[in-house]
Amino acid sequence: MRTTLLKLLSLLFAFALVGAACGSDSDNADDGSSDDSAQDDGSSDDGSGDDGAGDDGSGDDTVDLTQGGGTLAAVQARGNLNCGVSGAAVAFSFVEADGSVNGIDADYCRAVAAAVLGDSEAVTFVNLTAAERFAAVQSGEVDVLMRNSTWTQSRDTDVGMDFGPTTYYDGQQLMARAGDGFSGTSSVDEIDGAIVCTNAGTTTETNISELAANLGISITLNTFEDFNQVTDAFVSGACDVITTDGSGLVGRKAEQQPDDQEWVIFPATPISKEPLGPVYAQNDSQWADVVNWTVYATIIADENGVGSGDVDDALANGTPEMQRLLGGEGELQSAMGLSPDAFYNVISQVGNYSEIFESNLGPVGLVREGSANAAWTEGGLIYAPPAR
Ligand SMILES: N[C@@H](CCC(=O)N[C@@H](CS)C(=O)NCC(=O)O)C(=O)O
Repeated sequence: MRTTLLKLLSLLFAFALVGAACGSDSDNADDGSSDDSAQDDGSSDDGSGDDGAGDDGSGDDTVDLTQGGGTLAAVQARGNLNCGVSGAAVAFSFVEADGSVNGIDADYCRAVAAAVLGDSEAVTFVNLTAAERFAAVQSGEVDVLMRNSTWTQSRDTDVGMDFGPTTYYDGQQLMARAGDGFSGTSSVDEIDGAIVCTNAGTTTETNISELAANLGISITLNTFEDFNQVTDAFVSGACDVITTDGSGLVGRKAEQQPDDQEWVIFPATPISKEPLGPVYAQNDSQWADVVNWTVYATIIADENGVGSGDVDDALANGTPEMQRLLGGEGELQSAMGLSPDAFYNVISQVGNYSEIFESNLGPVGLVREGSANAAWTEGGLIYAPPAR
């Protein structure tokens, strides 16, 4: 009883902290930011965005996250996938004027829905800020999170979450105005004395704080609840430098650079590793298999040169691996509780890895060739275990 009470109290405390982080914008109606000296706060936040979640995030009479299980059956019974996204991340998950959600993360939500429910449109997108996202996984508000989320040791080993295969290998960079003397070859120590802005609850905050301390430079780090506020502050001149995953900077530059400004992204080599991919509640092995193999199916189809228009031909005449993957002889999808044609639906309705990458990231200028996101056969890191 006493244990139950303690767990309940610490759960309330955890949500109060997350709520405070998310509420910081309205508390500070002037600019939506919280100001910190980077040299003071470098160690105050682990960037996991799940402050206060040291408790297992569960009450005894709710879902026991240490036991896990049941997400596949729950999604099948509901007939809909609750997928956590940003909604404001250009090319990853962005809510368009007509309400549709576009981006690589949004497409991986659709891929999981296609695998589990046979319908890539059976998705409820849940927009989450960086600071909100992990509590939404831990509480079961979302079945899976596809939100530019970096796989880190602390996030993975904190109670409540597991990470799936990386869908985009990213790295943190900075963006500043050419008119302020910056260029693509600028180095990080050139931001000494600058006001640097980013969004709260991210690896971004801690990476830049640690690096500034290591370089012995002084920056003022202003954090905002979401990246729209960060970019707005940059456009208005309230921030000298903004920083986040390089892909995010490329997307924002493509969409929002004003005609009278030139934005430059640096340093050429990112300051961190940001492997982005799916996140789900821990200890649900069946659900982990479903999400992981959905991602792998898109990669294997790509390796076999099978795109959305080729599935029928590949099912009839493709390699034995492709025939198994698409539900033909020797199929393996039933073993994880899916229908044999689960990945046929994924590839035909959403596409293979290249199709998903090119349609979402191509328009903002991100390319696979020569990057970590190239196929392993081309010197990249995109690789899937065999479907056998
Ligand atoms: N990958 C980092 C950063 C994630 C992040 O929040 N990225 C920004 C820039 S791409 C973003 O998603 N912004 C959209 C938003 O704030 O909703 C992390 O996992 O902490």
